[in-house]
Amino acid sequence: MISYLGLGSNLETPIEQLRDARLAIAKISGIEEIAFSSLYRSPPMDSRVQPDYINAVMAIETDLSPLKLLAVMQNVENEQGRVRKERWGARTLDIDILLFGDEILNFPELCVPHYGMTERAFVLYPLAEIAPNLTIPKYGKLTDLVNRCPLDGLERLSDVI
Ligand code: A4P
Ligand code: MG
Repeated sequence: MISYLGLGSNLETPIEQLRDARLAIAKISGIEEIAFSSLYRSPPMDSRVQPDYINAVMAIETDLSPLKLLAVMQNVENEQGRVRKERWGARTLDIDILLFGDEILNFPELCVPHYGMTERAFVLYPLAEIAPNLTIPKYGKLTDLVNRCPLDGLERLSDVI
């Protein structure tokens, strides 16, 4: 199954957090990296004072189940020192499962497509970079979503990880 992961960090050298996460994910048995987007910088979604985020999207091929994939991603988050204090609070690493093939999943602990992805520039633009022809279950063509989504200060970085 092809799955798309959204990675984000705004604490403790975010670019290194994303680099470490990419390496850790690619090493997990049952997961193979297919593509990794450019890095993007954007201001935090809400008005709370916290540093800018660095985001990227990773495409993987996996034979893990969706819930197993969630568990291993939470493990990667925890390994990189994620402390959950407040929802939407600053974090060293956040990994969201954006898509899992064309499946629609509504487990208590896992909803796919990820609920916020269709309106977030920092998800849609990197995703479109690596999968321009994608159709999002329930929401339609990725290009249409991108065209409707303002950049909101999103900036593509030239850093390569
Ligand atoms: N969960 C349900 N569905 C999923 C899924 N598809 N992928 C559950 C991953 N997790 C999923 O997540 C809370 C619970 O969601 C998990 O236990 C899991 O069972 P969390 O990562 O512990 O908490 P969170 O990330 O603080 O909450 P949430 O609602 O996931 O926040 P978001 O939506 O991830 O937003 N601004 C910019 N510019 N860039 C960002 O990346 N990120 C956030 C966090 C806020 N502002 C941002 C950014
Ligand atoms: Mg999250």
